[in-house]
Amino acid sequence: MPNAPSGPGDVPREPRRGDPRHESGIATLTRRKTAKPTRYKVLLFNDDYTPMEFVVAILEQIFGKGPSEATQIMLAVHRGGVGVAGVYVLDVAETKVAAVHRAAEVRGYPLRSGVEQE
Ligand code: TYC
Repeated sequence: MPNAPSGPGDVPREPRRGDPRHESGIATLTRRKTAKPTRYKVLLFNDDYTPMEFVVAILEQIFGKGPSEATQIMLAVHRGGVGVAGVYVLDVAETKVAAVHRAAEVRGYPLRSGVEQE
């Protein structure tokens, strides 16, 4: 099997007895740190029909934002077209997107959300 690529948490380790590299002068690397999970941004997209108060409520209820931050994010999306509602591991991010789409659909609003790798 090929060696894993080296990374920032790697420390040199001597090959074990029985390993053909034992005392061969070839060093190996062992991971000391756990790899960081890849994180994903949940994006909110602007549209012309979803009420501002509904987007603020989504940011509070689904993304756990306080009223002031929720309003700031909503306004940033309204003005810039897209914004970040939160950052999560992939399965949580996808669950948030589904929750946004379900809540918007129930109310008949076209609000869209998506996931992008950080
Ligand atoms: N542009 C919408 C309006 O004027 C408000 C809005 C903000 C909609 C953010 C979607 O993600 C959004 N009512």
